[in-house]
Amino acid sequence: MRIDVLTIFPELVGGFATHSLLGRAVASGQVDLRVHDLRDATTDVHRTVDDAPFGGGAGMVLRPEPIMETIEAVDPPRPVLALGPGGTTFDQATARRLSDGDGLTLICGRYEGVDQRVLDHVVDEEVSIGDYVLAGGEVAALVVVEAVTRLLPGVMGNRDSAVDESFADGLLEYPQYTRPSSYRGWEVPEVLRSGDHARIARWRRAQSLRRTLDRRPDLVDVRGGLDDQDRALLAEFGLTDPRTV
Ligand code: JCQ
Repeated sequence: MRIDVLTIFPELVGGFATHSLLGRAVASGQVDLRVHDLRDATTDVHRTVDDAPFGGGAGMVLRPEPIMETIEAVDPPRPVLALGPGGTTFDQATARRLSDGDGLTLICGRYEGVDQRVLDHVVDEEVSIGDYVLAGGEVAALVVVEAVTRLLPGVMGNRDSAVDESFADGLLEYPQYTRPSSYRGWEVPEVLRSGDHARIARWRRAQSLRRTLDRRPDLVDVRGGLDDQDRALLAEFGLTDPRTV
């Protein structure tokens, strides 16, 4: 998979890529990560990437020429995504869709934004990683890169594939414990030490359901609410639907 990133902080993006699990995928050639410094496409002595907004107002806007010239010079893979708070929210389904393709390009906005003509003419999708404002799109781009590349076969080991499947199921993860079984008097739930694997699976499922009902009831609604089996599972472990109590 080829991933191109257009940024004014190439060392930030490149540094993350080499110092994370992604680094192995890049070193092995599984991920062809190409980081482009937008300043390399400027022609003035100050390497200016931004300018004041037409119409006035605070802040600066990324100029179209460095972005367009970089795109035309490197012929990057599609889709071209621009990171910013005004985009469609990035989620696991988006990560899966992108990991099924052969590449993507990420444009990291800075300042007050990117000239609209770039968004209109080369960007396929505007993507937000959440409802908050960052100083620039780099951290958001890295979130996308990590979420997408960890789904590539072999990048993080097949260990992680189950984690994606549980998200596909639309529920939050059940709680995890490791040794010691008793720590400061805080006990690991007895069921996890019982060796009864069918009961452990049912307990975990009940915990996932209860957690999702508590923290993300919207996800339960998307699944169409609880069915009789879900209710039976909650009841087996003395849990309840917080919406009916
Ligand atoms: C990404 N959620 C928040 C900040 C303007 C495209 O223009 C801009 C981009 C940014 C950086 O991205 C974010 C963001 N997802 O703030 C301002």
